[in-house]
Amino acid sequence: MVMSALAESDAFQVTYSSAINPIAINKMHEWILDIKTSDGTPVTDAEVVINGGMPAHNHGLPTSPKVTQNLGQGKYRVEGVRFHMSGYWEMRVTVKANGIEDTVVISLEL
Ligand SMILES: [Cu+2]
Repeated sequence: MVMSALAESDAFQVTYSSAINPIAINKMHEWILDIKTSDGTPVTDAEVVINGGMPAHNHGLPTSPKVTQNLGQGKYRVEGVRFHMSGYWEMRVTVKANGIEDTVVISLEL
């Protein structure tokens, strides 16, 4: 059982799936990102940078999650995800592909 949700920007759709559900505080885990263009085509050669934090607390992530594997067909493994307190978090996934760069914001209430 995974926790999964879709977020969109103008250029990309990102569905994240967490390896743990519900996401537990202070537990290191991984996500799978499924990245598509806005018309639903898998993005197979994306450069992905992940940032995030809690806007209300003015702090970032306690770790530096990174894509560690391109799984093909638009899917990417992200390791090093950990949230250290409950509340509202944003994960900002910046995708660069086909000469386009755009950031998808994933909202999480933990
Ligand atoms: Cu906080």
